[in-house]
Amino acid sequence: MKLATIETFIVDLPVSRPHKLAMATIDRHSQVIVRIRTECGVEGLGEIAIIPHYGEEAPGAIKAMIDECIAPYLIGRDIRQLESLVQFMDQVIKNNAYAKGGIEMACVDALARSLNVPAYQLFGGKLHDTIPLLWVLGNGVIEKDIEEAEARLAEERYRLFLVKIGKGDPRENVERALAIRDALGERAKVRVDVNQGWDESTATWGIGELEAGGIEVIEQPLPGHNIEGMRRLTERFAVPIMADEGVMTPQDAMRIAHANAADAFSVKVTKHGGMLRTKQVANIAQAAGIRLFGGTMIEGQIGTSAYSQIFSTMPNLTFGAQLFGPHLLTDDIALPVIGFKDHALVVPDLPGFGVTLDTDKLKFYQRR
Ligand code: MUC
Ligand code: MG
Repeated sequence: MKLATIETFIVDLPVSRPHKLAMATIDRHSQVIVRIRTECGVEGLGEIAIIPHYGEEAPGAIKAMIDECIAPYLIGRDIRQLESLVQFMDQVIKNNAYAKGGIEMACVDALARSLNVPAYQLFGGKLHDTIPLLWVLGNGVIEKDIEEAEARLAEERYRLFLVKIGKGDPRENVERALAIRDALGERAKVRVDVNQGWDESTATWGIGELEAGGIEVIEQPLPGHNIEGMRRLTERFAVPIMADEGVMTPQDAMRIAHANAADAFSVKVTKHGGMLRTKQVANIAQAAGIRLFGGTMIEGQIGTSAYSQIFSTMPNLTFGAQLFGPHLLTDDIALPVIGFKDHALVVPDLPGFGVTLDTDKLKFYQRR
């Protein structure tokens, strides 16, 4: 099954409300869609969602990296040799996990379709039929975040919530998270994501307050490179400390595991450079007794199906997943395939990722 074409499209999708994180506010959400075709005509889709200033990625750069630097080397390669393809991409160019992740995702989709199996079948099979869903509260205002959480609870789709903090006054951050925690009471669990926003002394104070107030998980309190600081926090507090920006590569995972520098990892397909590399990070975590959380970069149907399928193969994915993209995005370039029940996402069982591109929507939302 040789690669014949690799196409990329930047799309900017509408969101239901501005989404505020420590490093950015999202008013429209950009993705790079990758479509591959093999010589025998099988098609595969990948989705690279990018949050501005989260990392080193930008939509235009990813598109250029794929179109001009990576794709020309891959035409004619057999997508059934997935590990060889991923190794080869690392020879073509170092790093650039998002670009490589999008290409690999599309190859997985095509390969699984050609075998008429869901993508999870290529990674050991599904352990979880459903994955508990977490909603990310990103209004940045207590009243609005509480109102939104109440609405999600009423819909019976979410009862896990994450409050985005890390920007501005740490006291305001802590007060906002604890106010939401108190308002929701026993009906829900509340976590925070600091997105690298605190230094160690602020984090030591803030985590103490958040732990005492019943916050369930603290995501990336310190800058990702500060492994020693994350180790001290992990050893000091009972509340789970989760690494996100600090765990990109399998080597990062090994370093954090060796240093006991996190209780949990947020795993994401593009951050790690594809589904194989995501499984590799997950296996290191499992061996080290580190729990997993299904992260997101706010994907639509394509990415949410891909992410949920690889997440479904992870025994230690015990923190659920924040695959809330299909509910924050108000439109998509792929037809709906994601189902929900009992506050959880239903892992798709269709061939590949089971998604169909809506070419009219693709044309409408494509960035010129
Ligand atoms: C992150 O830091 O986890 C996930 C949801 C969200 O709002 O931000 C992303 C990235
Ligand atoms: Mg995070």
